Amino acid sequence: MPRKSRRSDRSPSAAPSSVPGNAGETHQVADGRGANAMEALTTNQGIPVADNQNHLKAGPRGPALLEDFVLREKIFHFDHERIPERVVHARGTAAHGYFELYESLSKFTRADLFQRKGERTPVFARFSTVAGGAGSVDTPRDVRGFAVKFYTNEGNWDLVGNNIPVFFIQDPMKFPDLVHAVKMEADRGFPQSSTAHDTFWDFISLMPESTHMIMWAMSDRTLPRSLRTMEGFGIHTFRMVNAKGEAMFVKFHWKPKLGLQSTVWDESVKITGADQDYHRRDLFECIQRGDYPEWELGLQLFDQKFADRLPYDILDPTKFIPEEVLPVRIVGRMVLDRYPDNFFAETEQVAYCPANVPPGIEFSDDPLLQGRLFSYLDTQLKRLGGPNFHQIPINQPKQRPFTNFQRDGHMQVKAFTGRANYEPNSLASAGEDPGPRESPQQGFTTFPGPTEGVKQRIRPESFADHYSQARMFFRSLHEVEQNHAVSAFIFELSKVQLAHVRTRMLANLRNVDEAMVKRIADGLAMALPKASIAAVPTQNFKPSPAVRIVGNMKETLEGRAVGILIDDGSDAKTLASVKAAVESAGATAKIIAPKIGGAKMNDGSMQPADAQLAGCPSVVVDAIALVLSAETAERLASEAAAVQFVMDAFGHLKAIGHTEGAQALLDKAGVVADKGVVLLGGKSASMEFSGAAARRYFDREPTVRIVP
Ligand code: HDE
Repeated sequence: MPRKSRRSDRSPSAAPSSVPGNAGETHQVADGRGANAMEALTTNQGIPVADNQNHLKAGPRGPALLEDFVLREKIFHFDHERIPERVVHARGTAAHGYFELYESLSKFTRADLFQRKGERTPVFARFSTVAGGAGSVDTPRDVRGFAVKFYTNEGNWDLVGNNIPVFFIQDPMKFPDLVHAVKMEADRGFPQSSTAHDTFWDFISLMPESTHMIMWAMSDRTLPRSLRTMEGFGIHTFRMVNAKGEAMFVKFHWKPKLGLQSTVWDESVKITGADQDYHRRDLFECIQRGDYPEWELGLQLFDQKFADRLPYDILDPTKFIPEEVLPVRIVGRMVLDRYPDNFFAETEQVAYCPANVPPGIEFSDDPLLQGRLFSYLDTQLKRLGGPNFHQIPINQPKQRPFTNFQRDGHMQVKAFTGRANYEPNSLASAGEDPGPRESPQQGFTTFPGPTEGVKQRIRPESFADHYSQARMFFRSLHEVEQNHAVSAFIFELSKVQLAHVRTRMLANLRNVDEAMVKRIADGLAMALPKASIAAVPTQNFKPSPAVRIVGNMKETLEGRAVGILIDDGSDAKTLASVKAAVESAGATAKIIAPKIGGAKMNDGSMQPADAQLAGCPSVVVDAIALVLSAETAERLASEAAAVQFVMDAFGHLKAIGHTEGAQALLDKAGVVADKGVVLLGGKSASMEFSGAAARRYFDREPTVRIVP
């Protein structure tokens, strides 16, 4: 019988017996009796190990003996535990789940996963930041990777996208430069995971094609509240090809069920201090609770004629097609319902590659996509150490096991039987297994055309408009988001020490929006330089409100958390009613107290806390309730953690519920009553608070920070 690997599956009585060693060290041993009997620990060669606490020495104090193969093997393996982190997107978290199709798409594609309504395909999705290393933090201002591996009946399909629908560059030749510029500066080794530094803005200011993406990057899109509240995009134009060989262009979209939501900058900075693992913890916890993250898959399908009418080139990855111009057709949903058993084996070793497509999904000539098609295999070879990385369980095409004549190589784990490692062969005539053969019917075929032109290193003229969509994006934003983007530019450019870089960036931004750039220049106390020369005249496209976050945020407590601050003497009934109200609205109620053991309520009961105040600032929840007596509120008014708890919630535009007794703390924190500040006491007040907690109070913003 295989041994169960999950701790929780073991009965508590199976604890190993413990024997003290010569110097009192703990030896947990396998040789117990009955329920206490455990499997013996072995080396990787299967040799049972007698002592896992002490290495072999000449005498009790050494020296160490070279013949100690147990120690040698253990340390050797440990020394090789790390593999190279991803050059970009190093920090990530992932989950298993499924994709479910809402309607058959056979009219558009022959891809098997899109044929049968209701059919589920297993998936593994990994979310990442781009710039920081694997040990960096979850919440810098950064683009997020959004990569999904679909284990289809026709092999793996990897949709390797981002949370922004456009990219920084048009040609793969510039990718290493972009990544070098954004990552920590080469001489000093910092900053880690931040775009706010000289080399990034130096490069960007010299790359007008990056302007559109930089507008998105400076918007609240790069400060997602949770991975569950961000969109995903395939970015490039792909093709779908049906069984008749007819092709349509397609752009892929992921829409989060919880709607879009971001944090405000100050909040995001403080979250980084409070919980460096904010996003991965959220993903882990919501899956453990059974509150499964969900996104809908949407398609923008169009033909060449439609593409020809657009004022930009659909092969240019710095452009997107607004939903108002071409609606997104929702075709299915992705549900993530299982966190990986092991971070390294799955999240770290998963190898995505945009070239992994099943028959019926194909590439377009987007030059950046074409560059990506050969890059990722190289990366896998380096990171995973050999050409057999597809045999690592997370990368195996689970629904359609591979069968071909590729053999051997580093870490080959498959013992192929028979002699057929080539074809054509006639081994079947001798009664031997002849192996697989090509299949014109099932196999991947490439949509033939059209192709044109001569060999040349040149950028298409149709890619020359670098500012019109950047302008359209900024003008589409809600006023609050525009303010945030202006502040973001001021913050980032203030970190740029090379004055000429700031000037050049302002010169570029003059082509985007004059009013915006004036505000940025004012925030930097810099004069406006002459506008840089745009390659082609900038156009005024119709705004696309679909790009806003504010309008697309759902007023719901589902997937959100409410922090309830209590202390000795808090009213037990109010606490129970607030907790019930927010939980019935779908939120997680987090009880926070100055001491982790909890607080003694006014009815004499002891209420345990989920978190201690100093370790749980209000930045990690979406709204707060202060269930405090007047006496404790007065006391907490001289505790910085409590004052900051309230001040931050107010400053980050969150709802605040409070008992009358909490007034002293509210006053100390400078809270001025508005629609988001709700008096608690009684069931209807709790319901009112739970309604108020489902949104943020953007109208409050001008009262808490100076809008540039
Ligand atoms: Fe990537 N990219 N990329 N990229 N990319 C990698 O592959 C690369 C690009 C994206 O969770 C690497 O396995 C080149 C665009 C995501 O494991 C690497 C070019 C988009 C992930 C690589 C691009 C992406 C990667 C690093 C320009 C959005 C993380 C580790 C031609 C559509 C996937 C690895 C995961 C990862 C190369 C451009 C998204 C180095 C050369 C555009 C989400 O191979």
